[in-house]
Amino acid sequence: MNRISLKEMKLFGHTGCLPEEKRDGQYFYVSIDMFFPALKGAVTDQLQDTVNYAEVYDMVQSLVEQSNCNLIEHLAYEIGRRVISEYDQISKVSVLVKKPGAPIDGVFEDMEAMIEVKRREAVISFGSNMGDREQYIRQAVDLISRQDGIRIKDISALYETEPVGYDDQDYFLNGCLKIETYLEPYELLHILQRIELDLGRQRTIKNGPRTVDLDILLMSGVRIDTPELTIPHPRMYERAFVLIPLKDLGMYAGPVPDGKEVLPTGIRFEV
Ligand code: PH2
Ligand code: MG
Ligand code: MG
Repeated sequence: MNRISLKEMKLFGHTGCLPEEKRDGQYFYVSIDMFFPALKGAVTDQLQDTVNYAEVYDMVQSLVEQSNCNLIEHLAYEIGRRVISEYDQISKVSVLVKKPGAPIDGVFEDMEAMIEVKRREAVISFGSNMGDREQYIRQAVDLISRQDGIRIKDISALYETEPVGYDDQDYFLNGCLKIETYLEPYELLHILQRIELDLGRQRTIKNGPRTVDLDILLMSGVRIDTPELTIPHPRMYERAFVLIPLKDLGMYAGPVPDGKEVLPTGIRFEV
């Protein structure tokens, strides 16, 4: 892929776990590789159509100089996040931070950490069956769209759906959202949980009524199976209220289980 790199920038900073590292500082060598699916500047020969490496240098320099974190991997991560957030054209950035003066009693060339930050597509399902359902969903979508590191790409229509799992509750409004994000899966999860709480979500009955539920269904290239988070969503293929909106997004073409009602409402938000 197209790449622009800055290699072995020698920068002074205070990153380190030991108090004397934070106090005295030391030199770091930082390299970054920025990847571009299409780099307009290569064709037009215009600086405004590319990423100006002089600008990136200044950005990295001030991050290294100002950061007071413990770990070189965290420093690399901060740099990667900052760079990708500044430039839409970048699909992936990898950052290498070397610390040749690491306080270790032994012989070595460098201690180093390499961190990659990349944009991925993800799909979030949303549902509500309490209060003004449409308004809760509208607010959730709006809050998601305002998050740093998340861009909304597409949204399905809204469907009126019969409850699944726990029957003694009202019908849901359900749909799905396609986003692009450079956030890590757990960060995305925590942001969605924060939004659920901000919109009055209370966790009482499992699968029970909720103001708003936001679940990560899919994330490109991601498979996770932990008690806190499973991607792809473990029950998505059993749920018509998920699969039908996914079809709207062109992200599913397989069979849909029947049994529970999923009715079109004709409502679709602008994104
Ligand atoms: N969510 C559940 C359980 N059951 N049923 C419908 N129709 N819609 C939902 O969003 C839903 C459900 C757990 O998240
Ligand atoms: Mg759910
Ligand atoms: Mg949930």
